Amino acid sequence: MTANFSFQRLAKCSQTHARVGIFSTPHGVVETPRFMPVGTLASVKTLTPSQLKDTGAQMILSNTYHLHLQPGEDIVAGSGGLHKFMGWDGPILTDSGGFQVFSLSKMRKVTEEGVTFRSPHDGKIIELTPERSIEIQNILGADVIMAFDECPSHISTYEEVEAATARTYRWLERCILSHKRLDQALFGIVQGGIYLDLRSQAVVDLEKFDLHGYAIGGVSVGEEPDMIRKIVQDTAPLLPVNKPRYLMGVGTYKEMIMAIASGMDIFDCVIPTRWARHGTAMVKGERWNLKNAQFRRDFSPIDADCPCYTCQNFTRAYLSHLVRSQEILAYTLLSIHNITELIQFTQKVRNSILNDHFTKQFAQWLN
Ligand code: PRF
Ligand code: ZN
Repeated sequence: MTANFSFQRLAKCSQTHARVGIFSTPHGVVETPRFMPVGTLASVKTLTPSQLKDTGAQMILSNTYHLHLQPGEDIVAGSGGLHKFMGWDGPILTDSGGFQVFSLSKMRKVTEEGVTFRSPHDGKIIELTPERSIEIQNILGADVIMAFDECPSHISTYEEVEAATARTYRWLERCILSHKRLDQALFGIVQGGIYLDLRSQAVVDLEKFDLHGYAIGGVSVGEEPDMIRKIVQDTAPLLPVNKPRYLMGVGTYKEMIMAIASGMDIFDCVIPTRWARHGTAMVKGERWNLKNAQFRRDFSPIDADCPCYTCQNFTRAYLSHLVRSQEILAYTLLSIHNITELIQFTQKVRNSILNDHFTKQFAQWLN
């Protein structure tokens, strides 16, 4: 533990596990609960850092797997680290790469040592191990780095998940030994699939180390929504109360509310930017396809209550026109709106917990 990081719990809901906190990092604070936009390749697609800042983004997520393949961590280091390379001076978190290998590369082999796979760029064999992942993340220089974990598929047997969870623990020990930078916080990841006994054992094991934060991984990987809910509801309350808690790869309204009620603090998801590139606006939990004829002559903003640059300056008719014409500006304006929408949502939830109105104000989402 170092003085570069702290997590303060400012308030707790009287009826659920929901909490409000401030996570301080070397590049600024993260007011939790909060949604984190995804900048996989050192760019939150179609947005400049100043546009991103205006959405209310605090911490953003980037990826070891992608940056290692392209442009390579040496080039990021050459420009002075990830913050300087991408012109983002706020907090950054990098994911460790293992999960991306599992979900993105076809030829892969997992052993106790690590994961080997073929680069989708040039077919070269690449090996990622706990040591390599941490070394690359040390070089990239994000504020928060993630342990290298094995995320079993949701159709794995109990024995397979048990083995992956035990291996994730052994890999965590190796991650801790190779982590060299005190100005970076290492978060551990709870695996265990749909098996709650494996999850609770994983929490007990992880707590043997005084890590800066704890993540729940291996959810929303294909299992039913009810199962996601059950895993998070049963696992989150077991995590240390005085550390930030991150639910990896989950960021829809309903899932975030449920997870916040269970005591989770940070979330990430590609949907606001991915849907923007499909011409979809997110409005109070709904999806609107701006290509629809109903928007062609609709001269109101996407959401009159939204403070974002897009809603303050443009109409649905204009956005519908841009989407139909495949103008690149459409994707920027919709990304600005969608990210603002999710961050505003977590901000409203945060205020409601501070006032202890959470269960009343968000009742419609809580069941
Ligand atoms: N592990 C890591 N990154 C992740 C996940 C995981 O289990 C998930 C699962 N939702 C998303 N991103 N390292
Ligand atoms: Zn908006």
